[in-house]
Amino acid sequence: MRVAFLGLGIMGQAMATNLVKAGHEVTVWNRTPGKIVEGAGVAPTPAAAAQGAEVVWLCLSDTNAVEDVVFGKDGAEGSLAEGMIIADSSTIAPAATVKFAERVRAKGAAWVDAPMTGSKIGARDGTLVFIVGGDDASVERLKPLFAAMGKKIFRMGETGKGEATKLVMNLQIAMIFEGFAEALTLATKLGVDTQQLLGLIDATMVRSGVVDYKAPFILQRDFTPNFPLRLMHKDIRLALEAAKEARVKLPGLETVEEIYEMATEDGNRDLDYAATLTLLEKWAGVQVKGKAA
Ligand code: NA7
Repeated sequence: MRVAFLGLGIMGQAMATNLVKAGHEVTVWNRTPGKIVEGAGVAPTPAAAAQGAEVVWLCLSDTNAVEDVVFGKDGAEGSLAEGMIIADSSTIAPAATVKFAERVRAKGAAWVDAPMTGSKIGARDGTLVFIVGGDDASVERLKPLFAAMGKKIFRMGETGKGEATKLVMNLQIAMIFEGFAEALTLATKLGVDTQQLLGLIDATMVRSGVVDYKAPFILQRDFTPNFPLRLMHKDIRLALEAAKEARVKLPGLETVEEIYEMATEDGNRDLDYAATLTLLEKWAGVQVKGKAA
């Protein structure tokens, strides 16, 4: 398929590479020039990239970035035509997604929200799980592209439901990790051996995918970003915003948000969100040797 891929960050670069490898005709654009994907064309603007494409795939930081790239100066909107699909893998506000979809519908284009989970490693290995909102026919047309970048797709309903579900998922990841980080901090302070604790977790119902994924990095004190703290913080804020609109109270998440705020003030925004652990350790006066602690 002819695909314009807009946004070559940690996730986008790897995803676009997998599209090229699967034989799709890809043209990329990135705000900061110089990022390339081997085998893909490079366009000077979003509008130029989208010209003649069947699908415009977005992988951008936040709601404002998506608005700028699609509807701003030289935005992709200028090149939309009947039958085109915008697929958005950025995690952004569900309410904004619904509004954006209405705007592009006026040009005969469809909007499929397709945020994903699987981090940098899933993007590199083509094993992402896509959480999708959109009409059946458009989602069906995107299947070869999903297959090139991921291992599973879950269609959660109409446009906007993918983003809503992604926020619900990341809410859980942030809170499961917070529980793990608090447990590790207390364990260290009480003199419990971390390796033995991890073995116990693995053998019991406390085990989780989040812990499985994060534990090896933490043992190495490796906080290089697989999923940067600043992006998890954004998702927590988006979930709180959506909860407020829906008149739902999330007291646990509100507290976790404050921890992200303080971890950001501590200079950790570009590290992995696992670096929130270092803040808990600092408060506890726990000394753990490592690169980022
Ligand atoms: P990154 O690595 O932070 O990449 C973000 C991308 O978004 C990158 O290409 C940025 O371009 C681009 N960006 C950010 N703001 C803008 C604006 N205003 N206009 C145009 N382009 C912009 O994020 P990830 O790849 O890890 O994640 C992407 C999404 O998936 C995000 O929503 C996550 O929560 C999930 P730059 O190179 O800085 O010029």
